[in-house]
Amino acid sequence: MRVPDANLTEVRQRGFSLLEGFLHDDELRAAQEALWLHFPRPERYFADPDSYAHLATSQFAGVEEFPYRSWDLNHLAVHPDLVDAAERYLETPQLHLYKVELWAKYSGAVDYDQPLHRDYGSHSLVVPRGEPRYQQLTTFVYLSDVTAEDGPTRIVPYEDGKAVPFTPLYLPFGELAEREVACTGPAGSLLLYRTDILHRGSDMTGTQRSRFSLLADFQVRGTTWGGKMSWPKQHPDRWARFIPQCSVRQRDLFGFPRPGDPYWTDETLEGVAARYPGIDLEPYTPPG
Ligand SMILES: O=C(O)CCC(=O)C(=O)O
Repeated sequence: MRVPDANLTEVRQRGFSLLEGFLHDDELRAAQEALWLHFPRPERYFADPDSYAHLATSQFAGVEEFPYRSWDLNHLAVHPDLVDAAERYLETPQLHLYKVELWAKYSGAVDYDQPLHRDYGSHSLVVPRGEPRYQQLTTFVYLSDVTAEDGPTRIVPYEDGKAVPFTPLYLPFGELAEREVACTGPAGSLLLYRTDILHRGSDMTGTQRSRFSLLADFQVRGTTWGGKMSWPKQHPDRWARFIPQCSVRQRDLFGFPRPGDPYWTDETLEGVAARYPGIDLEPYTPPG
């Protein structure tokens, strides 16, 4: 679904917005099925949590970094409606998709409660600045229903948190608790929020509950002080499948050399074709 202007206005004014029905039913179902290529189905997990002890080692043990084993998950990070929303919010098509994570949480695995914090602390070397060029837009695509019992993200609206200094990064547990809004919503929802907004992960309070989400974060290309991961770092085999599936626009989000970039020569075209079987390099081929 195209993200309505009203949601982007809400992000500008309130710091966050939740849009239900962002994913079509078929996209959601396909992405949910692909989750089991990475994580245990809830019924398997809860039948024998001890077999998945690695998921109990930290709050972040259920985080898988991009890319994934299926286009049904990968395409969510470069979803045209998500990219369109980021372009409109950041007021430029010059985007850098700087983080993608897939996060599974299972009740009882670990305490998922966090103190209030702002994400710039792990997404930027400096502090937030309000103009669009300096903003970072973080997003959660809900792949399971998030009720009050499923550890919803809890957010302090901008007006209620703006007087809190950027440093220190973490607030004592319980501070501003009465201002927190629990971002509950059905599977397929999109949560958007800014990296200068106080928020926190909360514990899963229901029994045998699980929460799955895909997180994709955008900033303006060239803001070199921001970021969270280096794309070439891991999974060359997954990139080999993913890159040919992308459009030129989608590759551009990762900083892939653009058509017309002097990087493209006969030699590099040949090498990139060998690295990414099936890729259409016609758009990158210099004329003549
Ligand atoms: O998982 C969540 O709901 C929020 C997590 C979070 O804020 C964080 O890890 O920085």
